[in-house]
Amino acid sequence: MKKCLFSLTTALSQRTFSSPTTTTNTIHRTLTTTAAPSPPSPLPHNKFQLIDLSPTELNYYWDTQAPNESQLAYADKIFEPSRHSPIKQWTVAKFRAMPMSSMTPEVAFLGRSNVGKSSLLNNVMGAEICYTSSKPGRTTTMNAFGIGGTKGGESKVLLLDLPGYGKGSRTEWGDEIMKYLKRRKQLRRTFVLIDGQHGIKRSDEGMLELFRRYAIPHQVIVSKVDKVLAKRRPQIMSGVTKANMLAVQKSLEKMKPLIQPVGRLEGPPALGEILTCSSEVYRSHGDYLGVSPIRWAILAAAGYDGKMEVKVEQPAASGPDGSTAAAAAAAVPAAESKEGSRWEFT
Ligand SMILES: Nc1nc2c(ncn2[C@@H]2O[C@H](COP(=O)(O)OP(=O)(O)OP(=O)(O)O)[C@@H](O)[C@H]2O)c(=O)[nH]1
Ligand SMILES: [Mg+2]
Repeated sequence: MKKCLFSLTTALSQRTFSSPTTTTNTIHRTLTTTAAPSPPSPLPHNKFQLIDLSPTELNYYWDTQAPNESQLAYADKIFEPSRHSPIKQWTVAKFRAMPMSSMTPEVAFLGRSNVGKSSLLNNVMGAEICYTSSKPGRTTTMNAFGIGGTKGGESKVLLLDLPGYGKGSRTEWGDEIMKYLKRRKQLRRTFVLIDGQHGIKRSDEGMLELFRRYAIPHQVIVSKVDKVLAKRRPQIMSGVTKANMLAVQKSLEKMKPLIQPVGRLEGPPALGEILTCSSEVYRSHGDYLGVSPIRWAILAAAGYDGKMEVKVEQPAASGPDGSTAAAAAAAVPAAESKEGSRWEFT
């Protein structure tokens, strides 16, 4: 199971990109040597306009490279709404009800209930197509939306809006989602949303551990970054200060050891790239903060970034006691029996 699920696309792309540097160095470098064509122009009161920020300013790339302007433009073009995109492809409550024949690559969005999954997807797809609510537990089924379709042509990628875990969630949703995450061959990467205001909670840590244990390719996105940037939204709309940006960078730096824990042997960790977003703050009309780099990450996960996709087995990492990641996965029934309760953790 674990072996067939593990797509080395993610692991390979982690390896082929630049090697990790120390966190502090990376943070400083991202702020001083960004790939932006022109430096952000300070506004009065030392503020920087949102539209001028490059992807490296509010995201953290240490195993990967930030997309350049033309890659972002390409991603935006693919996601441009049309008559054939986005299209709701299917909604199911049970894993066994999912269409099995489709070969279209899939990416899934998961996170605690109310973290902002459906809102982000609406902004990514440029359409109010997912249900959103201030009440946790609003998304109750697994919903697939096709992107990049053309007349007579299939979608390029399916985006899955999943129910959340934690408050307002249900054990049976968790059971079906875990089946999907573990068994679905079309799944290329799961984006795990973490609330920027609250950081990584115990339930998130448990979920990240499961991702590693089952070798499910995953990446963290920090949602509601507006709440990290400033106390009030209007303050951000008029621009952000260097201190605001450093606050975000620091919060991302703190997450790195939690998503790529050193010395843990359960399985492959999250991609070495953390993206941030806000579904409340836009750079220009309809262009919400963080959305273009997320679009690019989705396309990269689905294999549309020009890199070849390879599926190989996960290499077994042996631990000091002779245990391996494969053995850890084989021993999962015990962990699995706890998933129901873990799903309900808040
Ligand atoms: N400040 C702020 N609020 C947000 C943001 N994204 C979503 N929200 C709000 O958070 C609440 C939950 O949003 P949803 O998108 O429905 O969250 P969800 O993760 O899909 O929730 P479930 O489907 O219940 O698991 C709504 O009231 C949104 O308006 C954001 O970036 N910033
Ligand atoms: Mg939702």
